[in-house]
Amino acid sequence: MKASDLLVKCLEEEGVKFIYGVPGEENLDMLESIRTSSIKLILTRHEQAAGFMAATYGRLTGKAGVCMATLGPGATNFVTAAAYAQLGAMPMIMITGQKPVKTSKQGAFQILDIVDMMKPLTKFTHQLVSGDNIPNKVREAFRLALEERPGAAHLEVPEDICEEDVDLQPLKASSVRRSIAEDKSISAAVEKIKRANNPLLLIGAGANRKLTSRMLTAMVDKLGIPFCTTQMGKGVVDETRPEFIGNTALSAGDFVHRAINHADVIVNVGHDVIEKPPFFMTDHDVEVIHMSFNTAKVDPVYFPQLEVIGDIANAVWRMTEQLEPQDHWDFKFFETVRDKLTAQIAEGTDDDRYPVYPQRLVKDVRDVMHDEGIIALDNGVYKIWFARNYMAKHPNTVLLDNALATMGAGLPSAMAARFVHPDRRVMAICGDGGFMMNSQELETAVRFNMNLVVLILRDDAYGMIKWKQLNYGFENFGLDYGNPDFVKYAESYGAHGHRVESAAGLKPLLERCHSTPGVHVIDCPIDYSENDRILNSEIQQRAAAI
Ligand SMILES: Cc1ncc(C[n+]2csc(CCOP(=O)(O)OP(=O)(O)O)c2C)c(N)n1
Ligand SMILES: [Mg+2]
Repeated sequence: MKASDLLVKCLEEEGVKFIYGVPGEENLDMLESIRTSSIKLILTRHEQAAGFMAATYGRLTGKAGVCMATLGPGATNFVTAAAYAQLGAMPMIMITGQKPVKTSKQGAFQILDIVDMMKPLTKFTHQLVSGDNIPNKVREAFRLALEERPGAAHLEVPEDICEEDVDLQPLKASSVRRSIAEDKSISAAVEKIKRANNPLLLIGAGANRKLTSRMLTAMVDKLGIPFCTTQMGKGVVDETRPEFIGNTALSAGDFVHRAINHADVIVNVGHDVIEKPPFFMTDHDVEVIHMSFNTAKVDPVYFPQLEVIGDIANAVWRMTEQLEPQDHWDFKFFETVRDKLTAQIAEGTDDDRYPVYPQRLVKDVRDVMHDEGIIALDNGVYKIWFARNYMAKHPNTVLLDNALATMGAGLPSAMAARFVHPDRRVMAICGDGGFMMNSQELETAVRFNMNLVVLILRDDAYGMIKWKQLNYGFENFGLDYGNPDFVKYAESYGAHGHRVESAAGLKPLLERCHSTPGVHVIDCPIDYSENDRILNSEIQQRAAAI
């Protein structure tokens, strides 16, 4: 069998359904092998977007997403996506081409040491130098990409290796279960929670990876323990439940931090320090129980005293079995925080001013998204508003990146969500800056006949940085730009272009776009003039007053 056929068979054996990418001439053997396989090629207009799609596929399914690119410039375009997957713990495999390794006729044209370049960005990076190694190296790449903590893996496949004739079959994955926490660590955690007066759950990114939602929900059902979420832990437990007391979109000073400061034991489920800190540990007054697949990285603002290491869902289930609600648990203060937060979030949701204000925007988006609808956020200041004000009801229904926090991933990640969940409402929410970093993928979305809504929040600036600039006391400088006419821009791709003309017009327009087939691009002028006042002072003052 031809080696590239074996490579693709190995991918099929791993359950790969899609390969996202931009082939170059060094990938042509592989492309031909894909053509006759069960795998669907999703041809994109930029490798970075292909990488974001593969990573998001991994994030949503728990299976590794696969992307391909050529050598040199194709492979270097994967760098940001590799970092996105690696920091965000999303299982992803990158396959890049290379000139022949046995003989070379083109000098160093386009040749870079891609394997070395990928080292700090991946869990595994390897150049295949023999077709006979394909089955074991592919399996190894998948094993490492998938294993907790998941991340990126890279295989370089030179042209002459692809053409080899090999007589091998794919290796099958072994049957393996994740290790579970040791009994004594479970009982130590149970004892601490029992003895606490004000225990609090904090749900982080790791809890969104594996199916911990059911077990955590059962724990909250049985014990009534209040919970808060990190940005990447949103939706693991329904945030519209009365036990929810807020998201840690800001790292300090928010209502939720009053609750965190009040807690005497914090059960931190699935958090790792890759996320912007949900709170700063400053002393040993509060006891933090770190529950995750891996031990906590040593960090000056996070130093849990007890760790329960192993499969999270299993540990949560065993702890729930051993715990009963305790008479001395006192959640009154948490409830006060929740009531004040709920009231504060409701403010401004009917604001008629135009351009639209963030509070109303989040509310209107929430209203049209249905419970299982997915919003995929790019990176900008609106991310804080959505993380804080948008209540997620199901796991992985708010796709945001609080790890690499890269711009440009909003549209590709929404497209990946569309491939995985053809029946749900899916919306990309991007700033005008982030949207323009991968807007070319509108063509891909139109070509694949997607039903997709892309909401562009237009402030004609890198708003997030403007907000920080103002907060640092600097003059307004260097962050404003112009934009294309997004309606015409969308139409030139064969998408539907819309413009929000009034605050009242936003929600009906969103509803119409979601219920009409096709790619819809919405130009939504936004007013960020109150960001600094609300996010940097009002919230802190009101939280402090509780
Ligand atoms: C690739 C990348 N470049 C730069 C940044 C730094 N950065 C973070 S947010 C931001 C501005 C985002 O602007 P926009 O997408 O328009 O969103 P806005 O905040 O204006 O709503 C910048 C430059 C980043 N996170 N990622
Ligand atoms: Mg902007």
